[in-house]
Amino acid sequence: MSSARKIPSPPPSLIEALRMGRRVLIIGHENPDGDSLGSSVALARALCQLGKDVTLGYRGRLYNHLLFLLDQLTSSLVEVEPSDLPKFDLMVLVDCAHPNRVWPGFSDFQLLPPWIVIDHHPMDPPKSGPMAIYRDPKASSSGELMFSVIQSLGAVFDQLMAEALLAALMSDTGFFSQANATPESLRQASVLLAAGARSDYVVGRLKRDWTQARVKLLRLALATMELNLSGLLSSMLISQEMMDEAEASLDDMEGFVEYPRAMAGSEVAALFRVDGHGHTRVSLRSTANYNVGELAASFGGGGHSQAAAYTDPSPDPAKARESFLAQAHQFIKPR
Ligand SMILES: [Mn+2]
Repeated sequence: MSSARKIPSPPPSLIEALRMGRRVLIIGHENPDGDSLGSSVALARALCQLGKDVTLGYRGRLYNHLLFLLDQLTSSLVEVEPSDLPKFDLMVLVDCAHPNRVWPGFSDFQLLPPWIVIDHHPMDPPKSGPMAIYRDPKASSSGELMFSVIQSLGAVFDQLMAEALLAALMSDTGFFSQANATPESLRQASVLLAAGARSDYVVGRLKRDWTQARVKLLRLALATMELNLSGLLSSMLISQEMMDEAEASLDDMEGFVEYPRAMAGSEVAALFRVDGHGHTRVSLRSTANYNVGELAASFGGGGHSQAAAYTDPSPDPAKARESFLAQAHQFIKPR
């Protein structure tokens, strides 16, 4: 049973920092997902409403299915290098707590303007860190925290802000289908719909709009579906050969981990796929019975208890699946 728990309010120091900032950079983790980008867009619009000079920064890839969030953006959109950072007087990190989640290997803390964190990952920010932190690993999404930040700022939800936040909530709760979809996240969704968010439009942009390449890639990927570990693990592969045959891009496999996840009896689902850098990216999902955050951490990755990921150095997803199975049998067993 989910609790009717309310998330704590943002710390006054964080709201104060946002009120004082003039040239504000908002940036999410590398290759921002729907939660990271949706929350960032909503905050960007709220701060524009308050008259700030806002830059929406990003690092890495902007996924096709999220580009609708950037329609009618009133702030500038920039791929930010660390050397750009001194231009700002406030940086807001969204959906991550450490600058090295934006710029891998980042260590030049001298470059950072004063910065704050809005995040729901379990990872701690660096010690020499942010001015203020609003972090709650129990929140479904950074969007859920951003909702409170925007309300505390006294900004008014317009349709585009509401749709950006709804996209954030939907992305991280699997369209309110997962255990982290609480009465609070649904209450927020209700407020967002009342503010004009069109849920049919947001769902359509996030999960429909399939390319022919995506259909072809899925057909090939489904043929690799396997059940292992007494059926507790279901997994699927996407190799470079499959990508070539389908003429697919990395965007075309977005969300494919849902297919192994749908297998009856499966408690842990895994997608082993090429990552575009010659390695294999492994996405893990689990039921509440297994903590894949810990499992991913044992392979050098991380994430949440029911959704996590890591990178295997092998270019061959089938090899990565073998390495995973060699260790995971100790972790994924009948209980
Ligand atoms: Mn998130």
